[in-house]
Amino acid sequence: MNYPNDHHEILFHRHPKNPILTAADWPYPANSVFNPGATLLPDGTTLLLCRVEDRRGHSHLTVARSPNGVDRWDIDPHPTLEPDPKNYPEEAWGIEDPRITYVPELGKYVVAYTSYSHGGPGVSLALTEDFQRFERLGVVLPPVDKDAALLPRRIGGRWAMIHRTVGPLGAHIWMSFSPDLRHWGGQRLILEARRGAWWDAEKIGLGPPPIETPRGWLIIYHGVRRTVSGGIYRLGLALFDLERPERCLLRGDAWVFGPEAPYERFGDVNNIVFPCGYTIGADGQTLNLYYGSADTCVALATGQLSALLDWLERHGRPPDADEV
Ligand code: BMA
Repeated sequence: MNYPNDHHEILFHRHPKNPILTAADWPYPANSVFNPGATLLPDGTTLLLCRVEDRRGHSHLTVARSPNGVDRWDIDPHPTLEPDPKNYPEEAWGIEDPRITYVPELGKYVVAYTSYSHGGPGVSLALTEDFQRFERLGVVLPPVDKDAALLPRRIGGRWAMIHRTVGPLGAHIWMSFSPDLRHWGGQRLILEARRGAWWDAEKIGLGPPPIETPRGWLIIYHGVRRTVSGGIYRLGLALFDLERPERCLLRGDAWVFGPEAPYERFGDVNNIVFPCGYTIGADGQTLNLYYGSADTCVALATGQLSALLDWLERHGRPPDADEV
């Protein structure tokens, strides 16, 4: 029997300069800066597409670039991608939580983000080559849906996207498929929130885009446990089949990263770690995980891909319908 205490290995290390970006760094007034998408540009620059919340409570997205992914951030002087409710009414209350996927077949980045409509949050897509001009595809999954990221290549001829749908029986992770990025179908429920006392009992959602490894798609997901003093957002690991990405091979029981540092414990929303992006170091092993802390600022934690996969192989197991 594996007791959760056996799982207590430190898989992620917080950067000593955390939080690495805050509203005080911003070139224009902002309430909070958090939940950034991330990508490594061909010249080695780290690009974060940050969610910036203004004092109305509405969010937009702004690019910050750094040569080392830690400091010396060059932040766009104005919002990079703003809600456009005139043409896209689903963006009425802002756009949030971008996940960036570089798609070699298109030579473009696909940004999946939450569009906050009067009907609730949905999933929208936008394409870009340079993070200056964006081609919006509009809302592709209606409310209540969010926490979406595209897989970087077609599988069996179809694009695949992971997302989190809220239904009458809970907030679980789904996968949808598309021939053209515009029309989505073939939905499959791929990972369920657990129930009762579990750390991921209330709801779960994808963190950053899935990470392709020789052993499968590695998924970092957030799980929420509701308590009398609010929810606690922590991170768990799961592995999915490379060629049948709707098939979960392994899921860990214990969470692997949770709010501990003061900037994760206290902020606009206490007890939140919420990653939407990562970069991989030049060694092909180091995972730089960028996350929003307490819905207030941006932090960085690093881990080793092989350590995450080894942990899952030792402590994960195929999901069992009776266990959730
Ligand atoms: C989720 C999203 C995130 C946020 C988190 C914690 O539902 O809205 O943007 O960071 O809640 O408040």
